[in-house]
Amino acid sequence: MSRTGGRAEDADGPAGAAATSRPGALARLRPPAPEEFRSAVHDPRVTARVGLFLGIAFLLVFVTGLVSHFLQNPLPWLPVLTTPVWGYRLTQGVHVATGIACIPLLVAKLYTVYPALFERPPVRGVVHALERASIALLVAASMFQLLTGLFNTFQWYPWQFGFVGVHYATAWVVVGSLLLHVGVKLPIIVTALRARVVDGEIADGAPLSPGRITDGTLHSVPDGDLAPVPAGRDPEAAATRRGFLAAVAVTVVGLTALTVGQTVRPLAAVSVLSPRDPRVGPQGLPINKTAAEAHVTETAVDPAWRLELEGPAGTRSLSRDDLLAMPQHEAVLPIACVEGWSASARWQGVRVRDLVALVTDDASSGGGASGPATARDLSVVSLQEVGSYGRSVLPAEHVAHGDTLLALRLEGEDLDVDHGFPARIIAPNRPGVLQTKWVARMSVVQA
Ligand SMILES: Nc1nc2c(c(=O)[nH]1)N[C@H]1C(S)=C(S)[C@@H](COP(=O)(O)O)O[C@H]1N2
Ligand SMILES: [Mo]
Repeated sequence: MSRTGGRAEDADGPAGAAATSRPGALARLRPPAPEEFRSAVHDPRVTARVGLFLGIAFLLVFVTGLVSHFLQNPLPWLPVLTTPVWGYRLTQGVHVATGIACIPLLVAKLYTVYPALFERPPVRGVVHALERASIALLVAASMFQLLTGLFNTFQWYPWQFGFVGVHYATAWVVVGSLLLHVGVKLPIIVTALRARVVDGEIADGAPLSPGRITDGTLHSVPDGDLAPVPAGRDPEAAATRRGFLAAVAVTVVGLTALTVGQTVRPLAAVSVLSPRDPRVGPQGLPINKTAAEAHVTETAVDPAWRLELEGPAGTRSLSRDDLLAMPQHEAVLPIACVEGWSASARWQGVRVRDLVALVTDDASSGGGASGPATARDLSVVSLQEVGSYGRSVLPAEHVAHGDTLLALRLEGEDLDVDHGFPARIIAPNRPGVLQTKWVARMSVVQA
């Protein structure tokens, strides 16, 4: 059929669309309104349920993150706990596993609410503008935190900033904006959680004011429009909501199962997505940084190696044979890496407190002029000169603990050079990053 030059028909073509301003064409160009998103999943009852789990997960990640932070940066008034010995293994395992689980939860949560992006007018005043800004901050900070955290577990740092400091600071931004968000949304959260997901009914006695139910779907309404519309029954919408929540749950559980084996041995075989297999490595233990990467392959095996000890009562220089001639102690302790993998092992070596006693005058008297050997921090320096993990401080609590070792042997053999030969620190409930390998010098920190 030939069109005979009628301009109206031609207007559907690309050139014509630009040239005319018919209402239909314009309507297709404007952004959608929140009500135009028809999925039953865009519903405060779904948002609130996903949000509840996400909130609990964020709380867990935050608290375990604080534990890690204060183990690595002790406060003068906060005691460093040395028990349970597997404490950090648990808290950091939970930190990383929960952080990973937050990713699908956050995506699901954002999916349920994203029609609100198209809210009109975009701002209804100063308070509303501030509230929207705080949500933007929360979303941006959360995404940044979860993604950089995930990259960190893969030891992939496609950025210039120092991860640890930024991760810690951003955690406070997330928590602050989250508290504000929950506070602002509390009325709709309460209503939504008390309403049933399945059939669109609000449970008896629930306040209806912050939401409105139409077509079996609960909508939040702008302030002032508080009249509830009677709940309609919509089995299909209810099934969609239930199915969505089930899919989110399956995703979270599945993702966790596929990654948590890096710290839970029985799941190691199915942990195809975790960056580390805790069973693979010399002497059955993974390695984070090899001797070659730390540039210590020669110094670590040099027979001239001596442990230099410094304390208030003098200095000592001990060969590996000297150390092996001292009383040996055995301890089963995990390496628990900040990146989430952990593995337990049997270590043998000299108690750190016995070494400290050699350079403190209370070795025999039980407390000389400079006080008990175990009352002060110990600075530990590695042969490693490059990188940031070449030194650490053993807090006094760890120095005093009988299982804190300068380990010489692992699983009944000499330490592998990648595990820190000739000697390394291993202490209970201590972040892996502080279990300094290839120790060269230890000095009592003078008060
Ligand atoms: N000198 C030194 N010690 C170090 C490190 C390092 O890079 N250099 N890495 C630490 C980290 S991050 C971890 S998790 C443990 C790993 O110990 P492993 O390689 O014996 O398993 O060693 C710690 N000790
Ligand atoms: Mo680590």
